[in-house]
Amino acid sequence: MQISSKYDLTVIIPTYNEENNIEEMIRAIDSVCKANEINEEILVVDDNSGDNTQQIVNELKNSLSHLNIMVRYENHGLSQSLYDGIIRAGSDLVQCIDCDFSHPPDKIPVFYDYLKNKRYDMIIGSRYIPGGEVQNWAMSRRILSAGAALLGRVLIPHIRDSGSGFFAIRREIIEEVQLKPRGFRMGFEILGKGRWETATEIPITFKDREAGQSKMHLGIITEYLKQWGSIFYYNAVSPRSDNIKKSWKIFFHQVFSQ
Ligand SMILES: Nc1nc2c(ncn2[C@@H]2O[C@H](COP(=O)(O)OP(=O)(O)OP(=O)(O)O)[C@@H](O)[C@H]2O)c(=O)[nH]1
Ligand SMILES: [Mg+2]
Repeated sequence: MQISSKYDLTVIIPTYNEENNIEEMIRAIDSVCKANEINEEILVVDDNSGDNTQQIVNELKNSLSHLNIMVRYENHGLSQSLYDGIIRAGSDLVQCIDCDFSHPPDKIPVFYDYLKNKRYDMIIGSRYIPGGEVQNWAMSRRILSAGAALLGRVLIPHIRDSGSGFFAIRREIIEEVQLKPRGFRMGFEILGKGRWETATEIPITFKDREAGQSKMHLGIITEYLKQWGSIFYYNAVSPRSDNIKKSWKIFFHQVFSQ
């Protein structure tokens, strides 16, 4: 389904208590889009933060007419927030980015070029391909992230950083798909079940957050394992998708055509 839109791109920022980052992030996205002639909507999806996140966004809305906020009161969670934002987005091309500057906003035009001109269905900002890197992360966090990425590659081998929250999609690839948004890895859910034909990675430099508090907790690991099982089931046991097969084909092609 193609909906004509007044925006070129919707940039979704999921937030929970991000009063220390939200204004700077909105301004950074707006300025990079302006500089690259991308007519963007910025959609903040806030899980009813107890701090001043909503007030700051509402204040900024007075001067930025393309800024919107969606406040969620139920079913809290990062993946669910991204899903609700994607459905509500004013454009069929959607970019997701964390609020804490772990993801560099100045890469947005590269994602947009891959969606619009190179016609990719999904683009993942990757820490684990040549040119990508992680800065200032504790060793324990690096090991957890690398382990999770490796596990992800058992199902989707041609993508090295399936857990990245910095990704862009054509919205049509999740229409009529039974996604189960849970945990922190919405991109992995889309890679595992979405109707993409072309999914690729671009390198990013990922930085640990400098302001505000992390919402990462150990329950996220259990959520990930459940999600992994659900993607396996969706592809192999009760098949409604052939993404695992598709990704392995692309992977073998990449390895043996070199
Ligand atoms: N709407 C919504 N946003 C969330 C929720 N949890 C986290 N976020 C946002 O999602 C993004 C990523 O969350 P982070 O807390 O940075 O998680 P992380 O990147 O794994 O961990 P750190 O960088 O160590 O803090 C940030 O923009 C958060 O504000 C949630 O339950 N609902
Ligand atoms: Mg973060």
